Amino acid sequence: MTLDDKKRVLREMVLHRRFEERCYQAYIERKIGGFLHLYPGQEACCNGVMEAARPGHDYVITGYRDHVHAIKCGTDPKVVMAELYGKETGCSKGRGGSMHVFDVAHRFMGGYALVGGPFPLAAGIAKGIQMKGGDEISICFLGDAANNQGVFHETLNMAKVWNLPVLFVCENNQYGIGTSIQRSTAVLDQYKRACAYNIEAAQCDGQDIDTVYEYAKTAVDYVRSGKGPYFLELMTYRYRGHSMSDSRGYRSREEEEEWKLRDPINILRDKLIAAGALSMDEFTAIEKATDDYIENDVMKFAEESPEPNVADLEKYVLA
Ligand SMILES: Cc1ncc(C[n+]2csc(CCOP(=O)(O)OP(=O)(O)O)c2C)c(N)n1
Repeated sequence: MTLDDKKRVLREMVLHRRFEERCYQAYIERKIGGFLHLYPGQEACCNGVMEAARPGHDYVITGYRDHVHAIKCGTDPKVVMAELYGKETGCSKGRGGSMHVFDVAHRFMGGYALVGGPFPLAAGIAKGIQMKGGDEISICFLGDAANNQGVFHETLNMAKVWNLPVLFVCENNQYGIGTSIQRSTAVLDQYKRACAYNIEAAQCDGQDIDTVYEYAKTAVDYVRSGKGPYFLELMTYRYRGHSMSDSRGYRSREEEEEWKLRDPINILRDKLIAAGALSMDEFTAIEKATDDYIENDVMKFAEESPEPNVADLEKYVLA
């Protein structure tokens, strides 16, 4: 990544962080209902991987912590927020909400509520690419706890047997709701589990975007060149609870503070300042412009958009 790329990504990461924090506020104000899972702390994961891939061109699928992945693929933040508000202008017409953001035009193949559900879907997308002979890859972002689902094993097995162009990205934030990985998972290093299926794998720091990018580049190039599936594990942390009803009683405030010392946005910001490519004033201005955009464009759009019409209740319902 050039310094210009890094500055753009820093602006994007600030947008992703502020968007998520604004969702939190809107939820407290009861503007957003249902479930809400937020991403602050993990921004370098999605951004680092997608910078090494091709947003809007490669296929992306993930779990319910999905807003940032959609925005990174090119979905307009306004239509993501409208979706969270349950409005007709949302990317799933307000029928899906936070856990079901979907935007096929930008090849964001959706967020899914069922833990592990996206694994076989990602492999299916990869099979489709393989059959059509395209140069896209299928990227599946999921948390560490998802790897304890049976579909993880079934999917990795077939992905290798069929040599599918699929990249599995494990965002290892070390908790499955309130359960520490130490208490739920026999093999703590998730990338080691991929060797059971003879799949190439690596683990790296998920807080420093340069590191994520470097590892992701190797992984993406490997998959795109036709060598088959790859499993990349990113070590990260979510600042907020699992969802809005989680008061984080299962972990210490000291642990949280320790992780915040390695905040992905601050790491990138400080590197750009050290390189003379950014000043602190400029960074503050980026934050301010981002907040203005979110308030004046994103929130305004969601607030002013129409509710779905009751007469259309069954429209878009497939089952
Ligand atoms: C099949 C299934 N089982 C259980 C749940 C309940 N559940 C929701 S989130 C979650 C933990 C998932 O943690 P992880 O995969 O590590 O993702 P993270 O939330 O850390 O991003 C569980 C068990 C579910 N949604 N689906």
